[in-house]
Amino acid sequence: MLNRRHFLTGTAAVAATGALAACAKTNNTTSASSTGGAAKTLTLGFSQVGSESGWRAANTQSVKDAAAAAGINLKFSDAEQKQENQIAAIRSYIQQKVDVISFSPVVVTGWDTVLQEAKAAKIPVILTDRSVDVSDPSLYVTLIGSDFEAEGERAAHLMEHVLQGHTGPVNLAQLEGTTGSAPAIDRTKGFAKVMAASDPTWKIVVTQTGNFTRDGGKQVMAAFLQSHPEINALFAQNDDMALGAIQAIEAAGKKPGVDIKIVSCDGVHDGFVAMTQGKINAIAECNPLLGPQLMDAAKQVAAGKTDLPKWIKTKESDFTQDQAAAALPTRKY
Ligand code: GYE
Repeated sequence: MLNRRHFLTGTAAVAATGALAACAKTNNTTSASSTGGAAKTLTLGFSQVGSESGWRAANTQSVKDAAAAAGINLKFSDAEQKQENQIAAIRSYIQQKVDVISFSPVVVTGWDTVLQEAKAAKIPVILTDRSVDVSDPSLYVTLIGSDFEAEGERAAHLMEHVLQGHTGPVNLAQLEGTTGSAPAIDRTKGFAKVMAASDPTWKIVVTQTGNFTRDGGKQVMAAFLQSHPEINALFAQNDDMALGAIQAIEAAGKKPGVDIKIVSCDGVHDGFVAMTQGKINAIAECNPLLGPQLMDAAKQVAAGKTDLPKWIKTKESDFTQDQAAAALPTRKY
């Protein structure tokens, strides 16, 4: 059942720097240097989703480190997973007349008005990590981030791999990410698509959001195990929810990774440790180290470049338990 084409070697887990970095090298004059003046420090206003997960912590660190390395003045705010906080942060960046605005949108809808305000103020907007649904695509320059639908599909193929040789029913549970967010919508879609074409006796018996947090994963999994004791497989849409679910599974007297097979997305350090312990069976990686690409893009748009690719996709790999121990020391997040 496993489609081997979906497996990458699992060694190179680095963010794509290719096309954009190459672009940056051939086009590295800033507006200040091209007019012969003293180089003006670029100010970037960045509105982060929150601090819900290990992925997010690594993403925040990457943005801060890359800004410092690029000599960019970073204004950073944490929206605590609330869209109204992000809208307020973006409005404040517009008021402060920053050179470029970037944000990782909590949810996909509801951005038209504030993005029109940024456009009217002639401040370019770069999306990182998550996409938005807007009627006018010119409201942002580019999205730097992963293909979440492909991640959902990869996770489903990993589940097929993990369940190879399994006899009897497969009763899957799914822990979804934040409701209305791009990764939750698209990972759900990708996973369901592959499952629909998979073994007809495999069923998703229960699915609910755990809000991408460890605590959410623990609470929701505990409730799942009460209402559906027949669950023997879990797709957690991030490692943190899987780690919370592992606690709930152990508290219910079952063995995670054995009685209940677990596949998750991200590939953060703690997720890898759980794989080496046999508690997570496989991970579809999602790379959070987007900072360097964001700084390259910010410099280019500030220098007046308008034709960046509309979507700069992150490269990532799949990992199974047998690869985890060898890969763990080389993981960067
Ligand atoms: O998978 C999850 C985080 O948007 C890709 O958000 C990101 C997701 C990531 O909270 O851990």
